[in-house]
Amino acid sequence: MLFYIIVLLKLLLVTSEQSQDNGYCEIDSKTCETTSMYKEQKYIFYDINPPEGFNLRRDVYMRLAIMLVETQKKGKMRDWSLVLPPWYKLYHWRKSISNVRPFPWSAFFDIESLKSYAPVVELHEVFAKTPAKTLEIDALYVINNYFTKFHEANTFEDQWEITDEYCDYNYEYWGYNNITAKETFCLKFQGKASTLLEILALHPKDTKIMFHYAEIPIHDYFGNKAFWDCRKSMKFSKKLISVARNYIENNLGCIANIIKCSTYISIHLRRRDFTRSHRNEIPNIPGAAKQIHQFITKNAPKIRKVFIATDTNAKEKKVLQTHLRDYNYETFYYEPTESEMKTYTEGGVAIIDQIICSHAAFFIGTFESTFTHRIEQEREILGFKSSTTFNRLCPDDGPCQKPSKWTIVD
Ligand SMILES: Nc1nc2c(ncn2[C@@H]2O[C@H](COP(=O)(O)OP(=O)(O)OP(=O)(O)O)[C@@H](O)[C@H]2O)c(=O)[nH]1
Ligand SMILES: *[C@@H]1O[C@H](CO)[C@@H](O)[C@H](O)[C@H]1NC(C)=O
Repeated sequence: MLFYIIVLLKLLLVTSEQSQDNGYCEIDSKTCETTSMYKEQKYIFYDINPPEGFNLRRDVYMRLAIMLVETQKKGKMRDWSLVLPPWYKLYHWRKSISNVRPFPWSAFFDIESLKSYAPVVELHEVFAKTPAKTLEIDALYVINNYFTKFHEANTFEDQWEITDEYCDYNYEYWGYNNITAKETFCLKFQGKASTLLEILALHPKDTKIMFHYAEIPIHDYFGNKAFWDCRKSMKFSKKLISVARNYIENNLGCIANIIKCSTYISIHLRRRDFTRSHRNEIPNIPGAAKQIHQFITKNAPKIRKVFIATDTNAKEKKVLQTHLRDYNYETFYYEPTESEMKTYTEGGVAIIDQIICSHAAFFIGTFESTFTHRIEQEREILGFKSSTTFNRLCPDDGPCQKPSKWTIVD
């Protein structure tokens, strides 16, 4: 009997400790008397330079999420959450309705999974807890680079200063007109994301702080365990995963949720702006077909199915398909119907492309494309051999540098 009472007492103690963490106290609990019962929730908001693409934005999220998680591990900033900035007016999403209204992260990601790693909230969750008609941010920091200093000095030293120079925020707030900022500061900044903690400490009473141009702070450490823990939590939404898995099963002959498919190889062929900005790093269409053929002949001669993710137009797709047919391959593109495009938006369709590429026996990407790098990371997480992943299309002539290889740290 006594044994059971002790067990019961222990259980009670554990639960009261846990409930204190959750921000409430049980009536009889003695453990939480000294802590304030209703700690105000504090929020970090951020926005990014408008032309930055979806996949770079995912990396910026990681820098801030890791910064907050690592700080909270040290027992600090326990009452802060990171607000997921809605997706709005993305430069690459020209056709999409996502340029008309903001999209929550749940349209693309598994929020439960994100939350299992970091204290993140969607903006609509913050709205729901805002009694006022307007959401007022206490301090908005518009970050600017130290261009000259950075190039003069070869060393990368963390530094920042609040300046009275002119600095700009377009005040769009992800498409919402009921958000304002009490005060705006221009912040010259160079350094790691964790250096932002010094800024957060400037006004200890503030509960809502925002950073614009949040792509300027860099990763504290790129590619360490914390990096990969965060990256692993960035699972895509279950809906998008299931669309991609169905496509793989119905078209690419890889049955029922096999993670590593052996029936097709995948390519990411980045075109559009890359045909100008990365002209010397990418092949033309016949050149791409030839390289794909050479790669398969060498590495997977039995495979006849080629899945291609690309941002190019229908005409180039057709030409590529014809060239690959001449080499005896069957080419696949994920072509959304109009209603699928409407439901998933260009962002979701791009993710479906990425998921399909992730499960292929081999992957060949485009040099220095962030879109390609995200597929490479996904394949590292899925456990593919690195040699099946870190392959690139070369330019038709001239040197072809080896692709950078960031392998997983568990
Ligand atoms: N559906 C689809 N869309 C693509 C593909 N490649 C590029 N895109 C689109 O073009 C955008 C390209 O940009 P991102 O890779 O996100 O942008 P970024 O971070 O600037 O990266 P890079 O420009 O690729 O280095 C993607 O977000 C997609 O909307 C593709 O293979 N399939
Ligand atoms: C701001 O406007 C959006 C869209 O109309 C709405 O969903 C949200 O609740 C509003 N926020 C506040 C604080 O009222």
